[in-house]
Amino acid sequence: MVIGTIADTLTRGVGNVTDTLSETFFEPVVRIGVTGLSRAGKTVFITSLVANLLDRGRMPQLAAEAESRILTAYLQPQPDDTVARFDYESHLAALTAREPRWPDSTRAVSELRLSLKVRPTGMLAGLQGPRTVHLDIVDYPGEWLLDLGLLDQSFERWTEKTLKRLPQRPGSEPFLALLGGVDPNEEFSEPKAKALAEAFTGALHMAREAGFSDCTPGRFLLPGEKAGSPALTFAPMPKPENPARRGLWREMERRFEAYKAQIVKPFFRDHFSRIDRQIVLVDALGAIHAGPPALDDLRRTMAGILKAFRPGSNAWLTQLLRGRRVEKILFAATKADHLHHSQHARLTAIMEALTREARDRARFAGAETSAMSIAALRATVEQTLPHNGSELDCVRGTLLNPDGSRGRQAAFYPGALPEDPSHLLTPAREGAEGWLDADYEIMRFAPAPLTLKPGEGPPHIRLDRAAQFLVGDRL
Ligand SMILES: Nc1nc2c(ncn2[C@@H]2O[C@H](COP(=O)(O)OP(=O)(O)OP(=O)(O)O)[C@@H](O)[C@H]2O)c(=O)[nH]1
Ligand SMILES: [Mg+2]
Repeated sequence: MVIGTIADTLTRGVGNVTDTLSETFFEPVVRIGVTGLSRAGKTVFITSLVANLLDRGRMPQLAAEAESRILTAYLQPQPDDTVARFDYESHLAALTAREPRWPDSTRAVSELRLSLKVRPTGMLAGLQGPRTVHLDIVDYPGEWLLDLGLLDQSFERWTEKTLKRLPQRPGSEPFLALLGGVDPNEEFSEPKAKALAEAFTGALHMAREAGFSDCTPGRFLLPGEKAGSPALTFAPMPKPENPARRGLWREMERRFEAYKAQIVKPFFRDHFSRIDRQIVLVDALGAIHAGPPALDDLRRTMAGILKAFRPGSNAWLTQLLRGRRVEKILFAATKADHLHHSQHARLTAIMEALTREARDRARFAGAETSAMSIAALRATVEQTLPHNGSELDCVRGTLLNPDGSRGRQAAFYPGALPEDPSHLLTPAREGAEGWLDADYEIMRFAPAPLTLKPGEGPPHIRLDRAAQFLVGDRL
């Protein structure tokens, strides 16, 4: 088994230099992928998870902690020389400042290694000394998983699909007008390609702002250090009857292929293929608030994202993974502190329904899946207020002004989620424009100032259960 792992690593050509023999043999490494669409809550999740694993006072549902088997936890230099380190200290400093702030948006893959010294359980407890288990936590944008769907599409087919979708979304007019004015066979020029790519990227950003989830190609929204390179400077364009050799269309097609070969494939090969456990964070409340079209788009996008976890859905990926697979996948609805706990089960049911199809398939393929509602960092407290002769279960926190400054304290009722998720998902699927019998509000709360006792991490909701699902069996 161990030999197999080593051979695998070699053939996959990963520059994983410090994955040394001694580690492979004696100190197990669990690679945990943390993904989600932009603003889903990845950075806050990792920061709070790490803080709560270093100071475990609020982690009673993590079995190894409850059994007092975790002796120490410490951060180590992360093992991949070419991947940015997850900037834990800066993000934590933002969240725990005297006037706490949410961390800045992040744009690329990053990674952190947390090592735990654990006493073994059961029969081995008396025979063996403590073991070290390394948790390599990898943060990457969910948008990049969606790009898997591009691999088996030609430029022509992708253009067709994209141009069909664009007019149904706000903000695509400038791009469509620009595209209408170009002749696909005119001689290629960089300024023209750049203008088209910029207008197309603008349309993707507007769609994202309006709550749409599937805004591929993923790197257009999150270009990272590749911004401005030819592989990121193209746009959909209908195929002319006889594509000219030096024409605009031909070069756009070539760049689309370069995007697949040099941007999409390396991500799957170098990062995705090595993940053991995965958490997919979903801002389901945000999509519900944005309305039925956004919720249905989220459902379809989840199916797209989860294709990456379905062996067999893509021939190239199947060959790359060669039987290796993600062992556990957790789907977590984030920001559950926007709801009173009496509504958490309903949010979880919506999360389950949203990922239903994909979860069934993943389970079939041998991965264990679960759905949960969590808040990585609790920004509210619960409060029950009298209202029209009855009682209303609210949450209370400091509102965040649109300019990012801290507003006033307010109690807030987000609306009652239905017990049956289909009451939301069905109208969304059928193209409803607004919610019929309910109004869902979401406020943005500022993080609350923290006074932590020694040994306590930041307050959260079910972060310990999430950790138990993801790695409990390896500790
Ligand atoms: N109330 C509350 N809000 C949260 C929580 N987690 C995230 N948020 C909100 O969601 C926003 C995005 O969180 P991030 O962790 O930065 O999300 P991300 O997925 O890393 O976003 P990108 O880096 O832009 O892709 C934050 O600025 C907060 O406003 C939470 O546990 N509770
Ligand atoms: Mg982030």
